This record gives sequence, C-alpha cells and structure tokens, in this order.
Amino acid sequence: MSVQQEFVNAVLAGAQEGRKPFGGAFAPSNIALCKYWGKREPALNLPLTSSLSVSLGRLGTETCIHLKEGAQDAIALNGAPVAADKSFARRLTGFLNLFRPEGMCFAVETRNNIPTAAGLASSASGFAALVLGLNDLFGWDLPRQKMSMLARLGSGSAARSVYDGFVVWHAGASDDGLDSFAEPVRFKWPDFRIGILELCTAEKPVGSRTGMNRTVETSTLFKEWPQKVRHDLNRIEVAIATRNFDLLGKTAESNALAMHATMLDAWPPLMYFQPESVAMMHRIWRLREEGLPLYFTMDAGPNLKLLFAAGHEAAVKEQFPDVQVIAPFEG
Ligand code: 2P0
Repeated sequence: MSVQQEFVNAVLAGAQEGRKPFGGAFAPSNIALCKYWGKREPALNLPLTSSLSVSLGRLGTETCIHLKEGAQDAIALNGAPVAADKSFARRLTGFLNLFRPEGMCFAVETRNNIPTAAGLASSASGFAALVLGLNDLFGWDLPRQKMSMLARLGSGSAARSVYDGFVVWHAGASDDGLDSFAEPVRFKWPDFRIGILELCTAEKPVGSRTGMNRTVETSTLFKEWPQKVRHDLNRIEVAIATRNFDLLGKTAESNALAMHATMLDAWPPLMYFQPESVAMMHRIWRLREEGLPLYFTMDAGPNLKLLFAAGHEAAVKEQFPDVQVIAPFEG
C-alpha cells in the first residue's frame, strides 16, 4: 500500500460512511501572508515551516461530485470536459484513487470563479473543494482539521483553503503527517482589503512545486528561511491580534521578498519577477513614501497582490483603476 493510501486510511479511521447520490462544496482561494516554500517530505506533502494565509471569501472553487459506472472518471472544468490524458485530469484522478470504492469511477464538475487576472493558485481552492465534496458525498462528517490534512495531500496550500478568514497551517513534526493541518485564526479584520492586478499574463516558466523543490535542494540562503518564517509568523499573528496594519503589511511584504530571494539563490536561478512586477514594486514604495499605507505580497508568478485597509480603498483605486478589490471578511 502506498504511503499516501496509508495516510488517507489513518485520517479516515473511525469515520462512518453514509453515502449520498451527490456531494457538493465550495472552498475559497487563499493568499499567504507568511509563505509556504519548501517541503520536508514530498510524498505526504509535509512542509518545512508553518504558514499563514487569508482566504478570499467568495472567490474560489465550487465542486460537485458523484460516483458512476464506467471505465474512467469524467472531469469537467468550468463547464468543459477535460480529457483524461491532460495533466489536470491525471492529477485529479490520481488523488481520487485514494478514495475510490472498488470498481467505481467519479464524475467531477468543478468551477472556478477566480478572475483570470488574479494569478491566484486554483489548486488550493480546487483540492479543498474536492475534499469537502468527497466528505459530503460519502457522509463522513469529518472535522475540518482532517479535511485540511486530506486537502494538503493534493496541494500544500489547499490545507488552508478549508477555512475562511485568516488561517495558520501548522507544519507539524511527526513523520506520519497527522499533525500537519491548518486551523483558523480566531481574530477577524473586516477592514482588511486585498487588491488584485493583472500586470502580466506570461506563462510562468517553472511551476511552484518544481520551484520550491529546486530552492530547497540548491539555495544556501534557504537555510535562513525557517528562522525568517518563525519571526514573521509571530509578528503577523501579533499584527492580526492588535489590528496593526503597518506591522502586518511590512512583515508580509518582507516575507514575500525573502522567499523570492531564496528563489534567486537557487540553481538554475528562479526569477518570477517580470519588468512590470519590478516597476510596480517601485511604484508602491514611492506611494508609501508619499504617505499611502499600501503593501504587497507576491507568489510564484509575476503579479503583485496589494494589501491595504478599507479607509484607503478610494486612494488605491485612484492609483490603480483596474484593481479588483477583495474584502475577505465581508459576506
Ligand atoms: C503559498 N505557494 O504559501 C506559497 C507561496 C506559492 C508561493 O503554496 O507542491 O501549489 O502542491 O504543495 O501549494 C504554491 O504551492 O504546492 C504555494 P504543492 P502549492 O501560498
């Protein structure tokens, strides 16, 4: 039995099954304020460090799933069937194999309402919605922590997408992976805003999974990363608890730039910045010098995500008329 199957069996141990004709669920996308970058164990997708994110409210993935007869899974993305040999379908089918009743196939319809402009990972909300949908279909009634662990197996950042609001994913320390799951942070922040901008639609040359593995293997700077994360995570938790926006913005921006520094130090080097990304950083720094409390974060792609408070929304929109503003704590 594979290590993943053993893990799934351990997570599902004791769960009762009350199968329904259909399962359905929604999960939000999320943006990390303190990043997950590097695994300590690839098979169970165990991270080297903890991370902290904010979920994006109604932006995410809706998934409907049922069991069917037949030779292969039927997968549809945004209303269009996906051929079984496509990487998207293969990744989903590989994950579904861990939950497949003998001789059965799954029909999965999944829809993302994440704007194409976002440069947001859909694997986070995708695997989270899939696990929530499986839980609904099989009637397991699992606690969220267990669903977080199962979603983690599909994609690390999906561990955080089973909750709304601010979320911490605890790295855990055990080899069995049963202590690596996400939990919600108990503080909310209704005035917190995220701005999404499309700077560049160029396909990223290296996916984040490959990128993080390469960084762990080759970057000497990466040795400093776990300590940087411990420091930043602590500061972000304090910033959230005390609603100190500058502390939060400063720490999140610094954390993202430090992650990119480890990427630059990898070999072959990884640079997700495009000229537009760098120009935008300088513009944000200039606006901040002029008094606008505006910060950014950036993932394994060229687009920046703006961080600001509701009181400055008008000023941000004036500067960036195309910005899509997300209020993660509003309905
Ligand atoms: C994050 N990223 O914390 C970080 C910041 C990208 C940069 O989580 O290999 O798709 O599936 O566990 O979750 C993207 O990596 O990687 C990611 P896998 P995942 O949001």
